[in-house]
Amino acid sequence: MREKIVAGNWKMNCDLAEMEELLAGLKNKAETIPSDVSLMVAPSFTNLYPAFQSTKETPITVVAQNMHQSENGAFTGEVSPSMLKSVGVETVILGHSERRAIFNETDELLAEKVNTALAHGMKVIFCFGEELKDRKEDKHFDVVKSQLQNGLFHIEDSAWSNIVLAYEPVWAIGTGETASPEQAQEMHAEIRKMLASAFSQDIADKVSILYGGSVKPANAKEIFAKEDVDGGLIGGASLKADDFLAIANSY
Ligand code: G2H
Repeated sequence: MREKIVAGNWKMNCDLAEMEELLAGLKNKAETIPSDVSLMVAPSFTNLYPAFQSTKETPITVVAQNMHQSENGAFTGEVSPSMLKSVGVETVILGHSERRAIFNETDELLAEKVNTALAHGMKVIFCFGEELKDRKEDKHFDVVKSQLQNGLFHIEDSAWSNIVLAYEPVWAIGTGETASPEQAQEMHAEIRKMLASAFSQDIADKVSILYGGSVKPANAKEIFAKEDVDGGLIGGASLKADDFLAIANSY
């Protein structure tokens, strides 16, 4: 009953020609993907409009990797939600660990971004996850709870239909190290408990929770088989059309 999503986070990869080639590979075989799996791709800002144009008649949805929290103004180098919507983008990834760690995005800033996105009727893929030291100190549940409470749990019950969660343990991102299917399931189940106690069991049951961190064709099937895992946010392996499609076909 929950939406299954396989989303490719292309990060700062692919110039226009490279992206067209990657999209062509995906579009070629997009119909092989199970009809109940939503396939999404997140190109860089410069590629959003051509990606939107090129995927119009396909099942592929184009999403943004980030956005600014303001409507407009003197914010050199930034992109607003209205700008994203004007090029056909209705969904934005917020809170990716690279944004948190490299660009100093705090929970408080992310809460503002969430509010702005929701005010514009956009969907949010909200990312969070603990670092290795947190897990070693057995603080991973606390860290995740605090990221969710401070960045997201202020929203209204009705806003949850526009939220997808993405649990991405930082130690598993781009490292080749993957959380075991059991570790992913354990955290996802815990997140649903947090949702049930802060909001309602109904919301907890309906929100899709993606796993992210070194998902590849070889491990996708066993991760997606876990009952509280509703798909994946895929980085490196989404840059090759065949690998990304194999992951989407792992359902
Ligand atoms: C985490 C993930 C995609 P990768 O960033 O969000 O990247 O699959 O390369 O670990």
